[in-house]
Amino acid sequence: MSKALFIVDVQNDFTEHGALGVEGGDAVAGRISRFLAAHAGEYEVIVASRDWHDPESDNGGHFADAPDFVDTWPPHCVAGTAGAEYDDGFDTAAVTHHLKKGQGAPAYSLFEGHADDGSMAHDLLTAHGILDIDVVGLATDYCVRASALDAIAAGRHVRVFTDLVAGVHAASSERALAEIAHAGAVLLSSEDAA
Ligand code: VGL
Ligand code: ZN
Repeated sequence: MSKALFIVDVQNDFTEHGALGVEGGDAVAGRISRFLAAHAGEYEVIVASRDWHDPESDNGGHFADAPDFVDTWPPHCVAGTAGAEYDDGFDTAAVTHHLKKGQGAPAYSLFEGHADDGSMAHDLLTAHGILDIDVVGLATDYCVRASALDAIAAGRHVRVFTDLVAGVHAASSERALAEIAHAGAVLLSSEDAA
């Protein structure tokens, strides 16, 4: 059995004091680092994505001066800025593949990201014979949701660790987790990960 861990958008702008900080983001970054210290060896690949938007562009209507925090957002994760870097509390040493997404257009799913060599998540899953994917990161109701649904659509067995995610809004995060579970993923605490 080959497993992948997908770590979605654990970046400074999505944690407390970031341009689009989610409540509990820093705590999630720290918990993901501790989870990796204990479990990294169980994964064939550990893929981390970063939202990586163009400067001086509205990125296909993704940025707005009066954002609605549903379809439009304040500027965040602009390529080359500190806000786009991985959160300081996220120890990336065990990450095997780094993907960037959202250049010039919204891209919520890790599956839309590219590595520097151009490869994408689907390529990695095929190349490494990945059958199982665990998903963690930020934000539950946006990029975690889209990434988990795409992982299920890719025909893999998907789990989301509910203690290793945090969302923009409480209500839409609850809805997103329900939707992900309904689509076929298992929701559980990372402490119960076998
Ligand atoms: C995200 C809003 C805008 C995310 C990205 O990573 O969940 N949310 N861009
Ligand atoms: Zn974005």
